[in-house]
Order: sequence, then structure tokens, then C-alpha cells
Amino acid sequence: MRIDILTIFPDMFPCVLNTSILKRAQDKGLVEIHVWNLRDWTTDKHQTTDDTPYGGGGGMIMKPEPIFAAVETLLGEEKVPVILLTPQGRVFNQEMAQALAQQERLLFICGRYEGVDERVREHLVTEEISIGDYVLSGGELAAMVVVDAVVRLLPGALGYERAAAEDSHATGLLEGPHYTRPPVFRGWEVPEVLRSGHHARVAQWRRLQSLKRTLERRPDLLARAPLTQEEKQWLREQGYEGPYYDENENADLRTDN
Ligand code: 9D3
Repeated sequence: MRIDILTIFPDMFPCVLNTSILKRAQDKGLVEIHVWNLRDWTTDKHQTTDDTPYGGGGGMIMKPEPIFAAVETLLGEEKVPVILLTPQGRVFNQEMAQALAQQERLLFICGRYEGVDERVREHLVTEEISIGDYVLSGGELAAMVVVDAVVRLLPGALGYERAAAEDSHATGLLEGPHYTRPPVFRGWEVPEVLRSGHHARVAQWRRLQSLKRTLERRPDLLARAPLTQEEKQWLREQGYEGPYYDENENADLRTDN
């Protein structure tokens, strides 16, 4: 995969991109990430990337010319998803990360100021993404979040055995508690079942813990999680009345269709 990132703050990126999984994925040749300074495509002495909004109202807007010039130089005729990070975008989730991870190439435009000229959205951008309902200072941190979530899904990116498909948000439930040594810390014991070596009992205990934690903290996730009849019965006993995920009935709830 190749990822290009357009920003007026390229210095924000190297530390994140050169650490841990993102670094290893690049070293292994799984992804090539290029960060570009949008100012390199300005033509005026002051390298201006923003201007005042038509109609007034204050704040500044990113000018279209440098953005178009940069994207056209980087992509040529190639058809590549051009993703604008913006508070008005579709809220990013794991399914979107999985879809982006299937692409050969991605280009991210990091918004700054009050936003970008609408002609960029209309004639250049193919997707708009937000990372959640809170206000950031710009699209850079959001781009790093999306890149991290996507790159770790590339085959070979994770150093450990556990498949990305088993991750909490891919099973649709939150994970339960984890423990490591020592078996007793300040008098607090690791649950006996985890030390029993009984793999089937461990798996059953973990699934129940996941279910409990999801019911308590994120009951909204239960509507989209594949659950057994037994698990639905248990949830019902806890007072959860649904809704439940159904492959056929709830196709409209999914974002992968
Ligand atoms: C005055 C209205 N503001 C919208 C809530 C203006 C505004 C605030 C912050 C416009 C842009 C920004 C900068 N944020 C991003 O560029 C951004 C963002 C975010 O703020 N939250 C979540 N995801 C994203 S992706 C890009």
C-alpha cells in the first residue's frame, strides 16, 4: 500500500509514523507513507494556503489551488481515494478501516482553519472522514489515527500471533479483563479459572466477561454483535431486551453493504 498525506504541518507526523507498528510495517515494505507540505504547491512569496471566507463570518478557509495542484501532481491520472479529514465527515469505525485497508493507495488531506473551499470537496475529494464528535485543531491527528487503524490491518503488520480479526471491535464486543503475573498482587488475586489451564473453561469465562462488560459499558454494541441463542438468553435474564444483530433482518444496520 502507498499512503500520501497533505498537510501544512508535516512536522507533526514523523514521531508517530516512526514508532512501533507503523514503523515496522514500513520497514517490512508493507506500506510506503509520504508526508507532503502543502506549502510546496503555493506560488506566492508568502506561501499562502488560506484566505478569508466569501460572505464574511470570520475564520479562514483553505484555498483550492495548492490542494488541487498537489493532488494532481501526486496522483496524475491514477484513480485513488482522496480522503478529507473534516468534522463533517462520516464517523470513522473499524469497518471503514477494513475497507480502506483493501486499497492499493490512499491520499489524505488534512483540513485546518475553519475548513476547505467547497470546490475541493465537490471536485477532488472522494470521501470525508471525522474521527468523532469533539473538536480538534485540524485534520493531522485524525489522519494519524486513520493511518494507524488501517496499517495495522495489513497482512504481516502485527508482530504477535493474534489476528486483527479477533480484535475487540471486530468481534463486536468489548474485551473482558486481562491479567499477568504476579498471581497475587497486594492481596488481589488473578481469577482461578485463568490459572487452571483449562482452555475451554477459560474461553467460556472470557466470552461471559466480554458480554458483561459490553452490556455494562456499551450496550449499543450488542445490537451489532453476532451472538448465540444462549448468549441472547443470558442477556435477557440480565434485563437486556434487544435489539439484536441478525444477518438477514438487520442488513440495514450494517455499513458494509
Ligand atoms: C466553528 C465550527 N467548528 C466545527 C465544529 C469549526 C472547526 C473546528 C475544528 C473546523 C475545523 C476544525 C478542525 N478539525 C478537523 O479538521 C477535524 C476533526 C475534528 O475536529 N474532530 C473530529 N474529527 C476531525 S477530522 C478533522
